[in-house]
Amino acid sequence: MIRVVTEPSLALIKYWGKAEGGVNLPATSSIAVSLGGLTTTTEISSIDAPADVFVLNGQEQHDAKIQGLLLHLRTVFPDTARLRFRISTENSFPTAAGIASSSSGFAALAIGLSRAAGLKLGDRELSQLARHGSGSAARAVFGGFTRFPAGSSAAEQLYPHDHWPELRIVVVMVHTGAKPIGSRDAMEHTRRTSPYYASWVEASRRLEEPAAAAVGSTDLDELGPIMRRSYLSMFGSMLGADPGVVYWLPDSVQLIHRAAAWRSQGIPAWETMDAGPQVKLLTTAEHLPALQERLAREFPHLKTLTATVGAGPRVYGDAQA
Ligand code: 2P0
Repeated sequence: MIRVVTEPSLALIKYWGKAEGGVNLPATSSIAVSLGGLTTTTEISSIDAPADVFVLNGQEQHDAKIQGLLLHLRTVFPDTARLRFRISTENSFPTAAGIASSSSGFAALAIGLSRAAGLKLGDRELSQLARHGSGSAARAVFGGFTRFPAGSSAAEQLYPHDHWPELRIVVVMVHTGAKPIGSRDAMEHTRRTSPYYASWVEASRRLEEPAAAAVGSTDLDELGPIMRRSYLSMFGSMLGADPGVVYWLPDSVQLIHRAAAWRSQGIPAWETMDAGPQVKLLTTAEHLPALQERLAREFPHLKTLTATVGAGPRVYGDAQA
């Protein structure tokens, strides 16, 4: 049995929309950080059974995205076609709520399946395999800071986790139920129907290099405004879709305003959001207590999770065990 522990990949510059010519090829370049301390644990064993078995958080499920990844694996590596797998996954954080569970989930799956099948894949091949499950998973096979260039078949690591040890990411859980529309459908709906989609892709292009430079120089006050432009432009494209996609809830909007107020008081608190109502605040270890104090005082009804920059996937066991 193979056990793989991965971390979600939080995009600082967002992937939202697919390019033509392949499965889950991104239309926009994304830059992301691995959320250390939040984990997906996936156990995979080869079984003697007619079909694969998938168990998520203790419940057996059918999942078309997982079937897609398995089909791709069996097509590209024909020796694996005769194998059947039992896959069991647990998240330490809410699933399908906009905390990038598909990134860590499919990264774990790609790594675990390749090991369980006895394949020896390099980082680039693993990233490509994970991408067939979910675009953001191509980044989550690496720790630290990653880049997934527009149109590329694989992501790459920009910097390892110890590049920016002071960085902290506070995930504020605004609402942890499953979201109204999944990110895959929402991004395709945006691409097809939003008059702002082309502008979003164009605007995103101008954010990639400045964001990579700000991560390189570990300058949060430089990175923060660029991150804000990325997520706000992404939501602009969603709001313009027909019908518009609205993930935000009242607390999401209130947090955006309060983060601006906290910044004006000298606390770096730079927010980003994904396909869900949760708000993620980037700050530093030095300012974390002040930020947590304000969150507890002004949003006592909301739970938070605090992450460091994650070191990336860990693998235990081997296919023979
Ligand atoms: C990201 N998100 O860059 C962006 C920002 C959500 C908002 O990647 O269709 O589940 O499986 O490739 O990776 C969520 O989309 O979509 C996502 P698919 P995925 O993290």
